[in-house]
Amino acid sequence: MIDDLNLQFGIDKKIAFTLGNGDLPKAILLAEDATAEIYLHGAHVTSFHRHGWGEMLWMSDESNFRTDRPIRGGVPICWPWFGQPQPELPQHGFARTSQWEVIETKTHADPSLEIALRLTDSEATRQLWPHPFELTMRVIVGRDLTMQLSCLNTGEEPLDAEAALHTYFHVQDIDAVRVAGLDGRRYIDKLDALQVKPQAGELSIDREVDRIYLETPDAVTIHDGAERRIEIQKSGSLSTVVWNPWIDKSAAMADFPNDGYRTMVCVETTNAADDVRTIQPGEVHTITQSCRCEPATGPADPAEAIL
Ligand code: TA6
Repeated sequence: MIDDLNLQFGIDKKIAFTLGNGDLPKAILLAEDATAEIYLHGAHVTSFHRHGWGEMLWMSDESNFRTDRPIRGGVPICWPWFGQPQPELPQHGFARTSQWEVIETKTHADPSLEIALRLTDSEATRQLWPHPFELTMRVIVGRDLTMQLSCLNTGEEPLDAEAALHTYFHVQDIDAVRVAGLDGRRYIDKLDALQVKPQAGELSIDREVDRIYLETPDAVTIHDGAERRIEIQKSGSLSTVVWNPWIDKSAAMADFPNDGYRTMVCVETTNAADDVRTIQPGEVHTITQSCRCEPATGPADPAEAIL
């Protein structure tokens, strides 16, 4: 399998396939500005490392790497539902525990690299969700990490689908983190009987946080202490989830280190809650998230300071 993937989709010294943890196949992308890793299991991005800026994504060192479990950390794809609408259904849908196939790899002049993976309906997915679909995940690796999740409705009936690029960002220390860009928005508080509450100012995290922010088409910035900030741009999404499990929930998850909450925050580009999308037959809905590490202060990019 690995030899076939390299023969068909490998790009010399830029994109290669190998067996990762749990002997699950993964792609390694070596772009000029950054490196990244994506497992075919769940089309799951597990690493994005912009040269000079360190690893942008948080990964649990206790994660499972099994075909029947989601990987903990990186960017799980939640689709076609967010949360667990029925107790017998898998939390966050089935996309993150499915085996995706590589359909394309390419280089760009800018000079980023791109890989596209696809998941189409099967007997197994139709057991859980009786609809035909074609899901494509495009990952573009350059100065930014850009992910585009597109759903084509290949059936005859409209589809109602939720989605989340459930991104775990690595931070130096949660005590110094501030999340900006949500001021004045309302959020559903999943820890307080789904009460809808207003967000005043920037969000600091000193307890468990599990919130779905509504009417949030805008960019969000994670200020990660004095060192760096992470700019998150998005499209096709009007809801944003912020999650940190804090002490008790970290300890309760077998695949999550007890102190993991100190160095991670999830800021998720979603179609969740009333932002569920109806996709007409033959139509496509795309949700996009683009993330960039920048210095905590000063010009967005040294090169831009000169221009
Ligand atoms: O995005 C936040 C959330 O919905 C939390 O409620 C928590 O369940 C988290 O996702 C992780 O879910 P998982 O199924 O990956 O353990």
